[in-house]
Amino acid sequence: MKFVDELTISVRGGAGGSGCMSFRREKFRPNGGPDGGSGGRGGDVVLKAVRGLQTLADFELRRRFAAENGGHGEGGDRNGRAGRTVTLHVPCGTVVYDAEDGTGAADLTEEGDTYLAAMGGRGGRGNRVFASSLRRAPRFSEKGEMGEERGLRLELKLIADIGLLGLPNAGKSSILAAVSGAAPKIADYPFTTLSPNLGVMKTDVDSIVLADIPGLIEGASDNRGLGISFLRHVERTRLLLHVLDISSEDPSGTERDWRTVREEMERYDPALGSRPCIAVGNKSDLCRGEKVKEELSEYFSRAGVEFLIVSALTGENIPLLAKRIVEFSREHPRPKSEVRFFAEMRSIDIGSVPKRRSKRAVQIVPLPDGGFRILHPQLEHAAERYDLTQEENAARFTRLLRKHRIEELLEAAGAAAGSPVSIGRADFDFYPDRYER
Ligand SMILES: Nc1nc2c(ncn2[C@@H]2O[C@H](COP(=O)(O)OP(=O)(O)OP(=O)(O)O)[C@@H](O)[C@H]2O)c(=O)[nH]1
Ligand SMILES: [Mg+2]
Repeated sequence: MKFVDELTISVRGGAGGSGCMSFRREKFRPNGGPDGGSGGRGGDVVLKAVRGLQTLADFELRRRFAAENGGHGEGGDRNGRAGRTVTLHVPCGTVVYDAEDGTGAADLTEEGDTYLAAMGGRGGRGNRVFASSLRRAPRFSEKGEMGEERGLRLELKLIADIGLLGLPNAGKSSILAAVSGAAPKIADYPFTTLSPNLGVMKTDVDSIVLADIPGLIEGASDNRGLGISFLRHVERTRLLLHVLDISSEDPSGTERDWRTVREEMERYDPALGSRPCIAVGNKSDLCRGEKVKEELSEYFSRAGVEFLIVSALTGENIPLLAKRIVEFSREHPRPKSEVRFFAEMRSIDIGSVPKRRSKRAVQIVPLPDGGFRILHPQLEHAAERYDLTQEENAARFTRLLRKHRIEELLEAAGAAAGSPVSIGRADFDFYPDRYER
C-alpha cells in the first residue's frame, strides 16, 4: 500500500503582454507624442492548501497548468490588462519539491498556505515609457517576458488516526502488522524501527491509519535513544496503543515500563497524558502465569485504563484488539475540519526557489549545421524581450552584443561572415561590423 501520494506536474506563468509603439494622431497636431501603452503582467500559478481535500488524485487527470497571458499594450496610452492567476488547490500536508534538482520548495501544512509556483512574465514597456526630454519620440517598445516554467514534484504525507508507542522491542511493529496490511521490519533487537511506519486497517466504511514509531526509552525527552521527536507523529492521533512486553512475567516490571513511557510522553506534551489510550500487554504466549495477567489487569483497572492481553505472534486476542480499534474510531470519528498529517523526517528549506538567471560567462556552442548558439542569460533574456524588428531595439541589442564582445568570441569560435547564429529564440546571420564599414 502506498501512503505517500506523489506525482509531478508542470506549471507555467502567463507571458507578459507586449508594449506598444505608437504616436498620438490628433487633428491639427501632426507630431503627436508617443502614446504606446505597456503590456500587462502574465498571471502566476499558485498552489494553495485547502481543507477537505485528502489526496492529490485530481492531478492524475491533468498535470500541466498555465496561467493567462497579459494583454498587449495599445496606442492611446492603453496598457494591457494583467493575466489571471491560476490557483491550484492541494490538500494540507502537501510538500513541494523542484522536480529538476529535487530541492524542497515549500511545505503547505496549514489551510491557506500558498506557494508561488510559477511567476508570470513582466509586461513589455510601451514607447511612451521611454520618452524623456532627450528622447521625445522613442521608436521602440519591449516585448513581454515569458512566464516562468517549472516542473514540481508534489508529495502528500498521510494522516494517522492511531499511534503505537512503547519501549523498544515491545512488539509495536508486530502489532501494526497483525492488525493492518502493513509489513514493517520486525526483529528481536531494540530500535528496529528507525523511522515511523504506517499501516491501514480497512473497515467497510472507512480506513483507519495507524502510525508505529521507534521505541521510547527513559530519558528520551533528554534526547536519549532515538530521541522524542518521533512523538510528534502521534501528537495528533486520536487513540494511543501503548504496547507493553509482558514476557518477563514480572508485573511490577511491566508497570514500571508503563510509567517510564508515560512520563517521557507527558514531558514531551502534557496533553498526551489525557489522550484516550489502550494498554496492550503483548507476548502473552511467553507469559504463562495467569496470576501475572490478573495482577496487571487489576493495576490498569485501578488506573482507569483499558487493558488487553494479546500475542502478535500467535494472534491471540488480535481480533479483539482490532475490534476495539474499529469501535473506538466509530465512537470518535475523525474531526471533519481537522486534517492531521504525517510529516516525513526531512528538513525542507522553505522558500528556496531556485534562481533562474545567474551571472555566467558567454558560451558559444558550434552547431552541426555550421551555425552557432550563444548561451548567456542576459543575452537570451534581451533577445526574448526586445522586439528586434524595431530599429531602435535592434540598435540596443547590438550594443549589448558589443558589450559582451560577441563578435570576437564568434570569430574565435570559427564563425565566418554569413554563419547562422541564434540566441534564445532570435536567429540572425553573422556579419561582423568591419564588413559594414
Ligand atoms: N513470542 C512473541 N514474540 C513477539 C511477539 N510480538 C513481537 N515479538 C517479537 O519481539 C521482537 C520485537 O518485535 P518488534 O515488533 O520489532 O518490536 P518493536 O516494539 O517494533 O521494536 P522497535 O521497533 O525496535 O522499538 C521481534 O523479535 C518479534 O518477533 C509476541 O506476541 N510473542
Ligand atoms: Mg518497531
